Amino acid sequence: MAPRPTPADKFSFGLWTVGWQARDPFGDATRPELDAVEAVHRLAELGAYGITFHDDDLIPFGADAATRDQHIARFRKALDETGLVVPMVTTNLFTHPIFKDGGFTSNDRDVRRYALRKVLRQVDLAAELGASTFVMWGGREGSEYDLAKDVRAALDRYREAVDLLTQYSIDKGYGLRFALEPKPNEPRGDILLPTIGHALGFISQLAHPELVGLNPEVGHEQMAGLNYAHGIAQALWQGKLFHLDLNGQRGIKYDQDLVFGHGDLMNAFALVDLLENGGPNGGPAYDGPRHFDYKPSRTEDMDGVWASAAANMSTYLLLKERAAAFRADPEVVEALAASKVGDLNTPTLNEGEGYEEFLADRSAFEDVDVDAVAERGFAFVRLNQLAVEHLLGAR
Ligand code: GLT
Ligand code: MN
Ligand code: MN
Repeated sequence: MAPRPTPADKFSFGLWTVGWQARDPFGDATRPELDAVEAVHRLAELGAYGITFHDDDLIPFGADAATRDQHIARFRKALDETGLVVPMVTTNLFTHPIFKDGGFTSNDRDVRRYALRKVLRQVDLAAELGASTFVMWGGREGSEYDLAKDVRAALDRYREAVDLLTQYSIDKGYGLRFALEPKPNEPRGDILLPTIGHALGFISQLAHPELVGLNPEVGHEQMAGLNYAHGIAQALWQGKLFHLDLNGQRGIKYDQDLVFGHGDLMNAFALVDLLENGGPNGGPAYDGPRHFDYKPSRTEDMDGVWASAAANMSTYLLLKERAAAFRADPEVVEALAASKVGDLNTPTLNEGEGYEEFLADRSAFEDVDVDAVAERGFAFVRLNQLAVEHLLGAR
């Protein structure tokens, strides 16, 4: 039986996920429009705790002030009725044709100024609704033609934008943290800040790096052939995992946005184990929202939309259960020890040892029987098979 989620599990969904009408480059919508108020109620009934949105998901692009206020008021009422929270918001800088060459990094300065104003307005709404994280996915920040984009200038403009936003949040006392979402390509041929690593490098160049972190998405890293669990581990190691987008992807192809676990299930298992059991004392390594950014497949009707939303949460909880059982299994404990997994926590140098003492230690080099050491096996395959057996419910 799949476990039932509760708000304590901190599951959240983008309004654009369950609300996706399944329009793709080759075909029309297969589902009706979903009202934001209904989305709030249905997600709350399913056991989610939060909902996130782009400005344009809630308020139609170009709406006048009165219409805007109406949409926000209806949404707030639904939040109050259900207890759902808004942990994160973001801005749409990709749908309207004005953003065809990007927002912050468009070659057209008028577009850059417009984009930045659009984001500032959404930052105000984020604060108004009590969000603590502001995501920035620069899907149109990029190019198809190398000579058409001065990448160094574009990064200057990207930095200029992020620096203005962090300063604005500081001055207004909003306490927001900004999370960059990497993606290698689609909709642009090449997107700036394509991976977790590129984004971490960019953050080091900012005026307020402490306020800027990451919102890595499973599928986006996997589209680049990268290991998502590894990327998340590095983001955690650098204190930069501000938020995350869970979904599924099967290999290097277009962005599939499948249900979490419907892609690389083994990597999803390692990820959940890391998030839930990877903390310094074996507790959670990440306590933010477990946010799903998936697209209910185009084949699904509205019942299928809600079934797929529930599937994300139950898959996560099943993996969490399996990961706990894996950690509690004495054979796994023994296998982890045989593979010396915990030994990696021991510093390579002795306490107080500098390079002089180290160079004088013959046992570290001159006296090493390299053939004997090279013969030792690590038994990683046995450990991995135990993980497979737990994942398949065989233990
Ligand atoms: C868009 C994208 C997602 C981002 C959203 C935030 S928008 O749907 O595909 O990965 O997280 O801007
Ligand atoms: Mn995606
Ligand atoms: Mn995403």
